[in-house]
Amino acid sequence: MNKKLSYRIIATGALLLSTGVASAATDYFFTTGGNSTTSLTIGGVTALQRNYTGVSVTGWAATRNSTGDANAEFNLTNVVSFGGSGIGVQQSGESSTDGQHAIDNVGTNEFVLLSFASPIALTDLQIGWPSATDPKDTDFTILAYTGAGNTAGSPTQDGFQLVDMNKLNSDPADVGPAGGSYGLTKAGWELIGNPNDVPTNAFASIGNSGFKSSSFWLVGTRNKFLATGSDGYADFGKLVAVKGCTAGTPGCGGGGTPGVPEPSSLALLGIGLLGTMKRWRKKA
Ligand SMILES: [Ca+2]
Ligand SMILES: [Ca+2]
Ligand SMILES: [Ca+2]
Ligand SMILES: [Ca+2]
Repeated sequence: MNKKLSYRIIATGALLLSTGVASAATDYFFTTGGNSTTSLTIGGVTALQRNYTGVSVTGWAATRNSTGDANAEFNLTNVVSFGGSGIGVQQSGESSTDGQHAIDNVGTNEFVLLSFASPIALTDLQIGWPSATDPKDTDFTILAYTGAGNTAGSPTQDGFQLVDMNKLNSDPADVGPAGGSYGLTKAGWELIGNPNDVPTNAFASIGNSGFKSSSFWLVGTRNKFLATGSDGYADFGKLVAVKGCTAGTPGCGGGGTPGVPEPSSLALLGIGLLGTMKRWRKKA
C-alpha cells in the first residue's frame, strides 16, 4: 500500500471516528476568575462565590484544629483565582509563600464546595499546582451530597442548603444537638474517594467507581477524619478542573463504553474504506 493511500485511509477513519463517537463526559475548568462573583454572608462571614458555566464554587475551612475543638464548624472563606494554575482557598492570614494560599490542610481542613446546575457523577480532578520545582504532597478527599445517612435533627434533613455547611464539621462521629455541629457523613455527605498523590496538570480519578451522582461536591485536601492512615505530610493543591458525566449514560454506570463508535459510524467507515480501496485497485 503506498504512503498517500495509507494517509487517506487514516484520515477517512479519523474523520468518521471524530464525528461518530458520543462522549458523555464534561470538563469544568477553573482557570479564570469565573464568569461572575456573588457576595455571600454565612455565619457572619462574607466571602465571594465564583460562578463558572454550569457550576459555582465556594470555599470552606473547618475551625477544628489538630488537637480537636468541641465546637468546630465549617466557616465560609475566600476562593481565590490564580489564573492558569487554578483556584485555592485562602483564609485570612494564610501566606502566599508557604503554599497555604492553595487548598491545604495545614492548621485546618479546607474544601471547595462545587454546586452544579444539575446532578453529575464526578469522576476526575486536576490540579495546576504544586509545580515540579516546588514539590508538595497532594492527597485529596472528595465527598458528594447524596442525602444518605441523614439523621433526625440533621441540619440537612430537607435537602442541602449552602448555609448548612456552617453547621457541619469534619469529624463524622460528631453529632450534636439540633443547630449544633454534625459530622459531614452524618448529615447526608457521602465519602466518594481519597485519591493519593494527585499529579499536577493531568486528570486523576477520584475513585467514583459507582458513578454516584449529585449537584453538590466537596473537593478538599486530605481530611484525616475521613480517611484511614496518613502519610504524615501536609497536602496542597490549586484546583484547575473537574470532569464528570451524566449518571446512567454509556460509560457512566449505564452500560456501554464511550469512545466506541456506534454501528452507523462503523458502516460509514466501511463505506469510506471501500471507496478508497476501489480507487487504489483502479490505479494498480
Ligand atoms: Ca488555604
Ligand atoms: Ca492552611
Ligand atoms: Ca501523599
Ligand atoms: Ca498527605
